[in-house]
Amino acid sequence: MKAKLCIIFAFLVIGQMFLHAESASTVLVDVDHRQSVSLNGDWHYIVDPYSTGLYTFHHELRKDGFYLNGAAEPGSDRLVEYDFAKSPTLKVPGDWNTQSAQLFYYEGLVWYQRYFDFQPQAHHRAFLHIGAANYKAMIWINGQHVCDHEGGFTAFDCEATQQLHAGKNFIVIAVDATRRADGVPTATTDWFNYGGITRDVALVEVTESFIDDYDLHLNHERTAIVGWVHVQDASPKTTVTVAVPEADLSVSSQLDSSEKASIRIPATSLQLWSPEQPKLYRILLSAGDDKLEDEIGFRSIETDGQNILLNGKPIFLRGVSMHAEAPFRGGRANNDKDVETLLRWAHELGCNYVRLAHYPHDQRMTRATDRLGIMVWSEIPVYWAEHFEDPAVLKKAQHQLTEEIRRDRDKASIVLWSIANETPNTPDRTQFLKTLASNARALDSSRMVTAALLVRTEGHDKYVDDSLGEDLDVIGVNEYIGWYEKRPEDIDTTVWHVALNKPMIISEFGADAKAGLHGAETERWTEEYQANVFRHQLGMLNRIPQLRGMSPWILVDFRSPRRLLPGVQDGYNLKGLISNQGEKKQAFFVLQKAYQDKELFKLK
Ligand code: GCB
Repeated sequence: MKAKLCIIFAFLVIGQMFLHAESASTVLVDVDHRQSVSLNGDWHYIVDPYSTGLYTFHHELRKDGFYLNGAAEPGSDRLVEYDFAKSPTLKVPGDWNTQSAQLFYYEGLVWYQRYFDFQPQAHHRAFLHIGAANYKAMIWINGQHVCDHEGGFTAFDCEATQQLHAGKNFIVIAVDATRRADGVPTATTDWFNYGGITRDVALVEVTESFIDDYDLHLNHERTAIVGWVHVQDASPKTTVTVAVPEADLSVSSQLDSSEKASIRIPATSLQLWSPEQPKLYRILLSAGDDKLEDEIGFRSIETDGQNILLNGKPIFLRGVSMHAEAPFRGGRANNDKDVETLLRWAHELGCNYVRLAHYPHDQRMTRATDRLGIMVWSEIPVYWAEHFEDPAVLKKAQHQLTEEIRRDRDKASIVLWSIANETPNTPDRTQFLKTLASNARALDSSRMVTAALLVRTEGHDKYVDDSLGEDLDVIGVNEYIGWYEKRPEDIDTTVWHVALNKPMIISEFGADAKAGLHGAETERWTEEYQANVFRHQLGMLNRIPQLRGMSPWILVDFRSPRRLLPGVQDGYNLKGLISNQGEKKQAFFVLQKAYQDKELFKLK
């Protein structure tokens, strides 16, 4: 009886582990400046479409799941029906879809496993850092559960101090890429569902008490660096120091009872961050035994009536939208070369701004935009028809928003947090997004909040009157006149009615073109058609007084299983200005010329 109870208890405990998708994970801010041991490389994998490694045949959680990393031993009575050592390998980071032809459309559970050597340092703690794993991840080290995570595009860190030992260790990660109606994003999107451990994995060592989070930014008056530093597990009244050696600035402050030290450093002669001069300062933080460095730019960003002010001056955001898809090889963009290629193209176009659609991109991207002076719209994947009435879905969106803002709020390039894309204008949706807008402001009061909205059309009139607009600082609008609706000539006679006295950004417009396909400008799919849509659109947009920016859809063609026209789309959304093989289409040059023309989009 006792044994039976123990087994039931064990099931319950293990069950709890899987049910709490957010268990025991945090985000170590500035993790890329921490000392770490990379776990990138070859991992063994087992494709498990029936979740055999997790459940028994009666769908009870197995207590001898694949996370135990078992193997059939010669002469043993024990039946073991898997063996990582005899299984093939995948590269981490990397989606599985582009690494194995058989897994191209696979969306279920995959087990990853590898060994690694580790020597724990005395008085240190170790966290497992995962840059992103799509969509759900369950993690064990040496057979012990460490954490679970839901959300395919945000970084997370799980403490593994207790589970690690000196010498040889093993780690098992189960990643499930099943699309879910109640997920964020929901099951239907217009991008490819790349599954797996798509970004870097590392073990990060920190001191027993350590700086886990901070927010350091210029105040709106541009007179001081303000914010706070949070130190986890610090002894009371620990002193935190923040220094900017180059500007000869430094301040010390004591932790309060919530382990936060508030920071205020009067600073009136900083060189401000801007696209023209993306100045970053080396920042030194210390608290007890912990020391950390970062590079941070200081600037102010705000709205004033219909204007967006960067460092107090009106600015127009000349942008383009981008997915995190790697040019040339396909798969998720997750290395320096991918980031360099995408941003070089954006720079060639003449952009001072990019919309990172439709989810947070790799941290390399926002580090690079900081260095290059490219302003950023950063977004969570609240996309199309989410289950807005479901509080569990709201929780997932809030969780991703928190992880996104936490990782990136010290990046000067990010000017906008976007909370959604093209959602239906319903009371449930509006309530859901109002909550997210206020969450974003509570997490970061220094930036503007936006969303890409749909507009109401009556004949040639476009009405921007979505009630969510009241809760946004900047109104984002997607429109596809000349592609999904009407003809390119109709763009010229479109009249815009914007209900609110706020800046508006056209967050998407565009048309598909197959690179190298030529014909009349009235012929869909040709480069000429796309270029013609851009010419008409740019003329119309230039006449909207409230327009303060744009990010046409999209820089590069990208995979989408919704795009099925044989011989033309073949699984790709072709609205790129550049093909995924790097061929620039005519529309690229039309937009480039417009961005070079000082008379266009002039701020009055
Ligand atoms: C949209 C979506 C974007 C799609 C695009 C398209 O409005 O926001 O994710 O890929 O249109 O090409 O239809």
